Amino acid sequence: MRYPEEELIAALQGSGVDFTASLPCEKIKSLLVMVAGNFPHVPLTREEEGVGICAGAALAGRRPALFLQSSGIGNMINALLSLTAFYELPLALFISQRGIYREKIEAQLPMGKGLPKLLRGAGIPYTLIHAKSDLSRIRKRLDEVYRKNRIHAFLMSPAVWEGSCILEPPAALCPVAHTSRVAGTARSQPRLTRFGVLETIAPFLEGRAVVCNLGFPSKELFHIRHQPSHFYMLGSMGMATPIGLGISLAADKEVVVIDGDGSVLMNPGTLATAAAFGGPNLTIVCIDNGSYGSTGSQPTLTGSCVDLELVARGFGFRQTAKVAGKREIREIMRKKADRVRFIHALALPGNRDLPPIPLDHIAIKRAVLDYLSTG
Ligand SMILES: Cc1ncc(C[n+]2csc(CCOP(=O)(O)OP(=O)(O)O)c2C)c(N)n1
Repeated sequence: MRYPEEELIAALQGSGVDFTASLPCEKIKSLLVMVAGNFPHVPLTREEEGVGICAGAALAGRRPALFLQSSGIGNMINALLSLTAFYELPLALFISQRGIYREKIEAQLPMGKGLPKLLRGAGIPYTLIHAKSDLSRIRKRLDEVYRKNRIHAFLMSPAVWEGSCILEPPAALCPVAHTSRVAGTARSQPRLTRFGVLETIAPFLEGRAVVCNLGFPSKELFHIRHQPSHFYMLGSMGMATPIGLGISLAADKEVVVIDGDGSVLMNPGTLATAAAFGGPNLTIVCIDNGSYGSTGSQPTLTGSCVDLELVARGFGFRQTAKVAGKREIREIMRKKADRVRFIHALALPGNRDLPPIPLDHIAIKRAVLDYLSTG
């Protein structure tokens, strides 16, 4: 008996797929390892760029397939319609449909459950793959994608992968510290995981509004130290810095954003806005563990070629720092800032296994609203 992943790979091979791209979802982490091992594969920073990359590959005669989570459709619908559909280019979308089967993250429900309606509204045909037995329906549709130059979405329930093989993604590399090398200051390599960085930062969050990145960062921060002034993101990847910027502009409060490398790479333009409009009451701490930690620690490009401190400087931040050890982190958090700051905290990959935050989204919102409305 074949694993479901093997069956899907065989369908892709049978239809002549020869170009793939992906942005991870935890539910398909083993599938993504197999996709990368069997086809030319581009790991993405944002789902939308995958639409462009696959369009380019299709123009060069390839048969592209894109792998993503249902939330990612929200990031790419314009490109899908005004590029792929408009120019009649082929694209197979393999979507990990969240919110429909044993979902633990409520924020996955709006995009996950609403996905079929959204696709219908956009005129994108789809096939539900809700059980392993549905995998046999893929091949025929996939052949049509490339024969008729169409988009087709395969909505894959997490139920499909039950009892599947467990494959680990390649180990993430530690984030690169170009700035330190350029400046000739032999800064240390990461020594703490995200949990260790958060433990070190936590005392400095007292009395501040905090916006914390989705997934493990929020769970870890909640368990290290909870305050009602913490806005824990449960979804909306890439929005930590914009939310924090909005609070800092609208409330007379000190604001700390805890962002991540994968999330900053998904929405880097916001650094320009934050650098231009953020004030001294805003500090962005980007915990760079060189990976999409919350979805299986797939490597991001900060482990090979991107230095996020340099990126922030390029976008206009004048006060930046790169920190790795506890002492450096404490020193920088203690310092009073006179303008908006970007702190690049290098970390080792890895998560602390913790239960979900026992607060629902409305309770989180109310507590933050209350905090921000007091003088
Ligand atoms: C638009 C979108 N695409 C993909 C995901 C799945 N996802 C959730 S968290 C995450 C990784 C975030 O990585 P990073 O910001 O580096 O934080 P880390 O978990 O490593 O601390 C991903 C890919 C998502 N929630 N939304």
